[in-house]
Amino acid sequence: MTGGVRKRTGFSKLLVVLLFFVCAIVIVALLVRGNGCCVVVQVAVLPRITSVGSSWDASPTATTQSGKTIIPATSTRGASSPAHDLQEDSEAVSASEEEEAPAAAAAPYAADSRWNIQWESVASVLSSFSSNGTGRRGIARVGLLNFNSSEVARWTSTLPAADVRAVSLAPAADAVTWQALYPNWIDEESNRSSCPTLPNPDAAPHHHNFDLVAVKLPCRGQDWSRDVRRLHLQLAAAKLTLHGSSSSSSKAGMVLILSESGCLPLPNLFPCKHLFARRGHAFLYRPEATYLRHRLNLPVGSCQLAVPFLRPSPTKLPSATPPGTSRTSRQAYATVLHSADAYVCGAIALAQSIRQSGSTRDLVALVDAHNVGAEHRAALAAAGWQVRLAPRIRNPHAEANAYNEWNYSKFRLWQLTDYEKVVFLDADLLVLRNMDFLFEEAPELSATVNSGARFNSGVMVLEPCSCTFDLLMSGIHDIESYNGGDQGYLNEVFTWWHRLPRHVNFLKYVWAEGDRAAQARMLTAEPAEVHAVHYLGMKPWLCYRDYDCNWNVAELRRFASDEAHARWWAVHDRIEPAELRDRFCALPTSHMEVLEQQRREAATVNAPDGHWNRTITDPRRRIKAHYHH
Ligand SMILES: *[C@@H]1O[C@H](CO)[C@@H](O)[C@H](O)[C@H]1NC(C)=O
Ligand SMILES: *[C@@H]1O[C@H](CO)[C@@H](O)[C@H](O)[C@H]1NC(C)=O
Ligand SMILES: *[C@@H]1O[C@H](CO)[C@@H](O)[C@H](O)[C@H]1NC(C)=O
Ligand SMILES: *[C@@H]1O[C@H](CO)[C@@H](O)[C@H](O)[C@H]1NC(C)=O
Ligand SMILES: CC(=O)N[C@H]1CO[C@H](CO)[C@@H](O)[C@@H]1O
Repeated sequence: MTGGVRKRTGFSKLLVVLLFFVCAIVIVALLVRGNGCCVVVQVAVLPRITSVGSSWDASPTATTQSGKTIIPATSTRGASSPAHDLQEDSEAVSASEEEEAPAAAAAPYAADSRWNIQWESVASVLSSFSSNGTGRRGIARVGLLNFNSSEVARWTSTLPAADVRAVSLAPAADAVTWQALYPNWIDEESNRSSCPTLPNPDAAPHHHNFDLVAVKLPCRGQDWSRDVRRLHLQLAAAKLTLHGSSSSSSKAGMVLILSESGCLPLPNLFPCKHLFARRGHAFLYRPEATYLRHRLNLPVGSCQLAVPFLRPSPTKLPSATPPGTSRTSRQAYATVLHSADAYVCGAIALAQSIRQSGSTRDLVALVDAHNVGAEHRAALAAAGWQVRLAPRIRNPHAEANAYNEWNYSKFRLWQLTDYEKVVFLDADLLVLRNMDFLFEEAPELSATVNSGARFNSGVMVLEPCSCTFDLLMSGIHDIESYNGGDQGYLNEVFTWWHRLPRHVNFLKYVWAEGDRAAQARMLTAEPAEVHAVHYLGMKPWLCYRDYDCNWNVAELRRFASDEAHARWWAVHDRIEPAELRDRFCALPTSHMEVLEQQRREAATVNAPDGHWNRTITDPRRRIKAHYHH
């Protein structure tokens, strides 16, 4: 078999050329058909079928710079068929080789990964690779991560023609816990924060990629998705497939991930759009090198910001850049309205604030038609949103009419597959400073911290893909959300998220009274020193414009900010067409009664902030509202 490969005849050269054309046609067909996302990438590149031994280091043991040895290839290159090999219990690893490279280095987390590989699944998934025109011979170099010696031997006999190497990887230090990667707090403003490091795999000093990197992952306990060892192995596998490829190369080797059922690979390192085939617990990926490279350059956890702290505001407004130019036409801001008309005014102001920040990106509002009426949808469109109808999604764990019953509707963002990247914004946000840089710099899933290891789902950078949507939907009965909402759910799926500065989702919330002055300064600066404010508590359009009505309720006072309130009303006053603000931001009579009642209560207790004593000048007090309740 090997000899045949080595001595390429004229005939086989012809065959290669023919195969190349067939593949080229397949690629073109895929490009024409694909929407760029959810095409399961088929074999688009012919793996090398040149000699196995020539350029690959011929010496039995390669020593890397760090002096660690790599278990050399131990293939018993025989005539036996692959199917036969898989039945065999091979003992190909000799004792001497095991001494040279301790199993602990080749399988750093073997003790945590004690589960039996179903070799039939491995064979099957590899044959899906070979049956699509490449042949198993195409897998010339194989790198193995975290397989013990008997498993390595099994691999060697499974792929007798290949150069199979167990790559050594030092385990992460004990101090590198998930909490160290996702700490409770970091000082975002200083550049001193750093992330703990994870050792790199000891790749051989060659100039060639592995055609296939296989990795066996641990899958232990309830918290398997927040396991540093699991993360480390997947990052190491990604690095290995890129090893030796030039930084401009878009090619990467295949990655085979073995993980017990229920424990999926990281969906934003090995996304389902790169999944080539899956059999049982064997996931075969064909990653894009540029995709992996970008992710590997990010900080490992939320212990460091994924993008710099605060951006200068653009000096020019949109007229300078025509909308819809090639790349930016595949990027959009999006919001979701699933339950009521009450957020329509907020969404109108949000759209206008994005435009006022100088962005020309598409604005997409996903709206449930049964709960947001035609008149309101028309208003959203007039405000700048492209309205798309999206049936809301029920959280099966929520009680009827509960606060969180329909929050899973956000998953539909992943169905916006005509966009490569979406910046999602809750409808109760207001953009004060351009944040278009998120489209270029922040990958899925980037967000601001909520607390500790979890992100806030009010602002999210995501990459739509219908297979990701399917993935989210497939878990809705099983995955538990810590807060019953989409935020808790998404935090279980995207445990490996990237930290955005809190300025892009600045929570209107006072943790300590002493912070008020600093917040006020940031919000009144011109331009504001925050990119977007998230209006927690009573919404500004449900208050009088004179002051933030959260002041009047003791439990809501921590959400009160006159400066944030004034910012919102400044955008409101510029809403075009003006008719929108009069009709859709009016105060419902019933709500006005609530506000008056709260004022009286604050007066009764003589609340020290004194807001209750201000003279209300808001003209909305006299205008009949158009809300439909
Ligand atoms: C390798 O791991 C498998 C599965 O956990 C186990 O059955 C086997 O005994 C291990 N082999 C060695 C040499 O430790
Ligand atoms: C952090 O680093 C960036 C770029 O390296 C620099 O522009 C910024 O001023 C630094 N900030 C602080 C607080 O040192
Ligand atoms: C669910 O959505 C509603 C309305 O959009 C929001 O007020 C609430 O905070 C959300 N709840 C959770 C738990 O995410
Ligand atoms: C309320 O406002 C009036 C005038 O606007 C002022 O005379 C009065 O002292 C204020 N009361 C309190 C308790 O601040
Ligand atoms: C994994 C994969 O893409 N397999 C494909 C190989 O080719 C056959 C027929 O062309 C497809 O049906 C498989 O899905």
